[in-house]
Amino acid sequence: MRNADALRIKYILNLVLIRALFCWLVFSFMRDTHVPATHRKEEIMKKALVLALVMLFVGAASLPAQTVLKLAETHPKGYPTELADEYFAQLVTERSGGKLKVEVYPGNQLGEEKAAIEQVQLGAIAFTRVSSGPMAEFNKALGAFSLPYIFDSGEHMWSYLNSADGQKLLDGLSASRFIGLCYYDPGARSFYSYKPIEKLEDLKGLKIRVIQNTINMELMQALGASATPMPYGQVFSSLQTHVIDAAENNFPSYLTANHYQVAKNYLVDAHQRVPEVLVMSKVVFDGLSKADQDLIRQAARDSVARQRELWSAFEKEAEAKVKAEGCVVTYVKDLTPFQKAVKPVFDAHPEYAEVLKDIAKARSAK
Ligand code: GTR
Repeated sequence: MRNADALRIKYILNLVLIRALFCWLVFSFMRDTHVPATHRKEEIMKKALVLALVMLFVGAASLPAQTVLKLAETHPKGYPTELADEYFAQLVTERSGGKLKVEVYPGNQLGEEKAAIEQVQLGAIAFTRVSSGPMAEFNKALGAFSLPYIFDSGEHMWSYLNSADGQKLLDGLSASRFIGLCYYDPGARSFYSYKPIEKLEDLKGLKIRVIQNTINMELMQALGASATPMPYGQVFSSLQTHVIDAAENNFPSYLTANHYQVAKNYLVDAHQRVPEVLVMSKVVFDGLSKADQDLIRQAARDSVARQRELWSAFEKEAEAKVKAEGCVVTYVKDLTPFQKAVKPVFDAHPEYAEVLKDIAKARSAK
């Protein structure tokens, strides 16, 4: 049985016992009217003493103060990152003996990513699991992850994220009033459209939905397309009504957000691997004891392996499912024309030169 459950059962048992004792006392006061007046005062004193002891017991039996911490997640229940959030929440609740309780709110219940990030920064929401794409609007350094074709593979990306350089970027979030707890696997983002797309030229002139950040806008322009920034929750209806022609995301999002139903052409160019991050409000974090802060950090670190495992299984499953649903999936064989086309994006951002060097270094370290 979990610590938190055991505490709750103990609490309920105590309450039942206290109520029974209280009823017995009231009942015996009423029944004792036959006691001679000389003894009554003494009798009342005795019972008042028992009652005082009972009240003391009530105080001792009350639940220890519990801190409820909310976690905002854009994906629906059962999605790999959502399951990792749940696992993180479970570790925190268990390890704190129920003193800290993390409640996960999936499916945008607490708002779309940008709004959730703002709330976390203010301290109104304790945690959010988001893409580092929208986080770049709050902490410029994370914008490096939105640069195209910087990681050769998931392995290369993890080699960087697990390095001291990757950790430095996560720690740097504290300058923007966040605590970067850990990275989660984001898979690779590729394009999908309701029109057929098989090569670079097919992207020309398309209105493509992007996560709001400067680099994404520049990226679409470099590819000859036009960027339409909008929240994740609006993409499905915008594709359906042709407000946009295309979007881009990994296979799991393409499947679970139902985008595959309306944009049936998927072009695998893996232009971005934008790490997911689990972040905490610095305001909330600073209000906790050092022991609780360490416990939270450790629980987040311990949830990473679970997320990566769930992710790699679901990524393959999602790819197979959309194919089975009749989506046309084309794999880009030669990325060179894509890489050439996006050069202006790199030229416009010399501030990321250092991070790019570190990322290149991680390529040989993997
Ligand atoms: C997903 C990511 C979400 C969200 C979404 C989007 O891959 O997991 O956090 O950022 O993309 O495109 O808005």
